[in-house]
Amino acid sequence: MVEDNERTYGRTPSKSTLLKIVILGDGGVGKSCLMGRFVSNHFDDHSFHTIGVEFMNKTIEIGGSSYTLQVWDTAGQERFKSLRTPFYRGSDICILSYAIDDRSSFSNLKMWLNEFLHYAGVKNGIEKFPFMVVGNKSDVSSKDREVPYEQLKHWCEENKIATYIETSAKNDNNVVEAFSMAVQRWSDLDQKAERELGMFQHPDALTLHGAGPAATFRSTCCSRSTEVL
Ligand SMILES: Nc1nc2c(ncn2[C@@H]2O[C@H](COP(=O)(O)OP(=O)(O)O)[C@@H](O)[C@H]2O)c(=O)[nH]1
Ligand SMILES: [Mg+2]
Repeated sequence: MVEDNERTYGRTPSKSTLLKIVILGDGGVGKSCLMGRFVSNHFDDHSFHTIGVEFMNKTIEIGGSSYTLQVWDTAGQERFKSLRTPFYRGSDICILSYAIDDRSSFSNLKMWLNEFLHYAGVKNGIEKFPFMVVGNKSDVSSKDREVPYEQLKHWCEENKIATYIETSAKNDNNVVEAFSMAVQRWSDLDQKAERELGMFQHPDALTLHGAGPAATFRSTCCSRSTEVL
């Protein structure tokens, strides 16, 4: 997480929290369409906008705060079931996606979760990192559905993930809600981590290499950025 006001280069500084969001999941589940729907409210059946695009930014307001979301898309590498480390590095939020009409994409969620935990270096446990599970293509007819909503709920409970939703990038159903819920989860976990850190930072409890009492390290579970306040 970086406070975005340092990046406005000469314009009136507006305080917006920059969050990196990665969308993981099998090829074909609709990751690029979800990003296109969220960032530009656009759905293109034959879209190739993944190619050459690493990320897109969109600023939204949640609970009176401004967030600039840097949404990272893959360039098709997910078809090899593995992404390169820089893709994961510095992620603040991870969206795990599947398509409700594709059971194998649902079965592969665990693989994507494990890959993220490994390469993004999540150390504090799944329940302290903001994951969001998204079952896309909720518009398909019930006869084509292969993953019931109950199974999504059950999988998330089993894997200690608190936030999940079904979406349709095609019909614009729950897409903004999915991103907003993920940011809300980030914010809740960030505040919780700060409270815990505050309890830990009794002046007698923590001294950092001779630094004055005002200098403290801030390294939350979610942003994993370290800065001197
Ligand atoms: N029915 C339906 N099709 C979708 C939806 N989102 C994406 N698709 C289609 O699924 C295919 C793969 O989408 P894409 O975004 O390229 O998937 P990606 O490989 O995960 O990035 C495309 O043909 C899209 O038109 C959706 O919400 N509903
Ligand atoms: Mg794509």
